Amino acid sequence: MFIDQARIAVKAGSGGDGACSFRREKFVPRGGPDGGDGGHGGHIIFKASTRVSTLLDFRYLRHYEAPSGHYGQGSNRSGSAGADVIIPVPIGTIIKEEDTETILADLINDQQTVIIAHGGKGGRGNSNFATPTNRAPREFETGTPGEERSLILELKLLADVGLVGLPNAGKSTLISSISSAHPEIASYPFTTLRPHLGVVSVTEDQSFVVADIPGLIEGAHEGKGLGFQFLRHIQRTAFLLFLLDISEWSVEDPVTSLLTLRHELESYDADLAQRPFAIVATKIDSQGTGELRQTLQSYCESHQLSFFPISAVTREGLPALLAFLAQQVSNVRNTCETSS
Ligand SMILES: Nc1nc2c(ncn2[C@@H]2O[C@H](COP(=O)(O)OP(=O)(O)OP(=O)(O)O)[C@@H](O)[C@H]2O)c(=O)[nH]1
Ligand SMILES: [Mg+2]
Repeated sequence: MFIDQARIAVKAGSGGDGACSFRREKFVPRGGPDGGDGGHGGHIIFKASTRVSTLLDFRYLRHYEAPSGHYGQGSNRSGSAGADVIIPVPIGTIIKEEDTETILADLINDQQTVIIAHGGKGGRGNSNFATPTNRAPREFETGTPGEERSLILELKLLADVGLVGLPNAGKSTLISSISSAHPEIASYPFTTLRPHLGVVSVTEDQSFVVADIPGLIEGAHEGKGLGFQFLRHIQRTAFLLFLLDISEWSVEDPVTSLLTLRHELESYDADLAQRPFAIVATKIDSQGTGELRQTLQSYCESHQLSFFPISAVTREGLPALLAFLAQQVSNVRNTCETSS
């Protein structure tokens, strides 16, 4: 099961209380205050990790609590600190405050960590309060409580290129022929039920990540088919590819399909509809008379859209498509570098 949203509650540990104690020893009269400090409470820390790929674990465990710090003791012994609780999450997880939906953290790099709830501070023991005029203070501090938070975790995969298409357009076949990702492939709609990422290596030191998401249909924005639930995974892609089936089995006119897809994206997120994109005509090894391909190509030419006819089976057209994508991705990365 692919889970990409979760609601959880976290509570950091409280600080331990400081101690109130006096040194009592034979032959040491009035030994003075020796109450130690309380230990700090454990933090709740989130850590991005490649070992986790979904938020599934949070379905089962929704409350996380870090241990409190120990209280201080006599002989100036400090209490031990509560251990931090480190929660692994997939790369691309966004952590939000539940009530306000404020973004607290966006974990985009492997091993990146963030403290989401701070542990309470340990209280000071009475030995800290001795002054020349008050050499036997009974004063000590209690530990402060740990932070508590209700959170929404949201996974938005990080990919450079997103594949958008109607069910059966050939998205999964394309990603499996250009990367080592192996999503299910079959001749029925909605074969793919969760997003897949694939890394495409262009040269030894140049690669980019492609995301295959489940097919979209007309009315997805009203919840038809699998609805919009997976579109959030292409929200962070820099470039979109619209895949259109022009084979002899295709039941719909590719231009109509393209307009449907564009309309659905726009209803979901106007920004996503502004993203640069190119058109890919799929399954050209079985294009019959080639009429659909011609229709689509003429449409792209008249609208000045980049057009790539491909067959993921014979690999025809793939080198040109990959070279184009590599160029687009590196342009975007250069722009990001110069603007940051
Ligand atoms: N002949 C031919 N068949 C293809 C090609 N690409 C995909 N197919 C076939 O088209 C069907 C659908 O392919 P998928 O890759 O599963 O399509 P999808 O877009 O991922 O479909 P969903 O996951 O259901 O949205 C499968 O039967 C594939 O074998 C191609 O280039 N040539
Ligand atoms: Mg698929």
